[in-house]
Amino acid sequence: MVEPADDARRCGFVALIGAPNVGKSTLVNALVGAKISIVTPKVQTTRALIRGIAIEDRAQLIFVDTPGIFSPRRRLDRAMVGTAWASTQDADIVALLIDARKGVGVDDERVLRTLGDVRAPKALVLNKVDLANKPSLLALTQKLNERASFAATFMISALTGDGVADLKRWFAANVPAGPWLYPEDQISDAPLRQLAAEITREKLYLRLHQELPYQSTVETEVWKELRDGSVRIEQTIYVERESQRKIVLGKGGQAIKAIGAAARVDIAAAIEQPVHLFLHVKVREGWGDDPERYREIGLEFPQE
Ligand SMILES: Nc1nc2c(ncn2[C@@H]2O[C@H](COP(=O)(O)OP(=O)(O)OP(=O)(O)O)[C@@H](O)[C@H]2O)c(=O)[nH]1
Ligand SMILES: [Mg+2]
Repeated sequence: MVEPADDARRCGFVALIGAPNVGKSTLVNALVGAKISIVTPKVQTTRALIRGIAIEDRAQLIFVDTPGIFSPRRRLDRAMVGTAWASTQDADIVALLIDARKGVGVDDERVLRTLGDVRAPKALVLNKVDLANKPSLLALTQKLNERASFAATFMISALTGDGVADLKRWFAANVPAGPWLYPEDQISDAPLRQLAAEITREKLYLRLHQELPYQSTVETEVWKELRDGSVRIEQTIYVERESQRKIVLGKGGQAIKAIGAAARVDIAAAIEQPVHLFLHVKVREGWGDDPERYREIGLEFPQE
């Protein structure tokens, strides 16, 4: 490929914001063409800013996946929602995602109220059109365009990929001229140990269904390259109570075994190396109020 002359290049940050579960992480993965952000059927999956990088024509696009915006109660919620809004301040384009099947709910309303303060050009992205009926899409588009000023509206399915290429071209045409910020082949700025911890958290969420996911966090503690080209990874799953630790372990250690097996496969695929994964489960009461845990997640620690 002949690289475009420097003065023809464009580069910019595109923040994807919206209520929990609207498909922001699925879309970032689709735009980048690789899994860099975890996806689950549960709300509040993404906790910190995850940057995915893609090239489109002469533009380098840095997509910022953000935690869903909702009414925060706990300290961790406040940190997540705060970081989502902070992403809009550095963005060249802000894309608001709406679940096209569900329409405008209370969380979307909350986002719309604050969206007026966002200076960057905004795009409206109706996602999950594979689940929605066509007439309702037009009504939804009209309703939302009355609520905020959007430079463009897109109807997509992040899951099937429908409309994603068009959206990506529009982003590329609308980010500012400027040099690329990352090497051409880089698709994420997250360290591998963080990606590995996120993958394990995804498997934990997928395996355990009740309240538990929101009271757990995963950290990579050991990352040791072995001589045979494989990696030894040790991670700790922190929970808040002994009863939760028992749930994560499961009867005879079955749950943790299954979580570990699923995570190992995905981590190995992501880093393209064989992986030996060891999971520990520790009770850390009140980890949701421990500044060190926030640093590991990549969040500011809210004072209250
Ligand atoms: N049918 C359908 N499902 C989708 C689409 N996009 C995302 N999903 C599903 O919606 C669920 C939530 O997707 P995520 O990408 O985790 O949503 P999110 O907005 O990142 O959620 P939070 O991180 O919790 O804020 C998952 O089960 C996805 O598979 C889509 O276009 N169509
Ligand atoms: Mg997400």
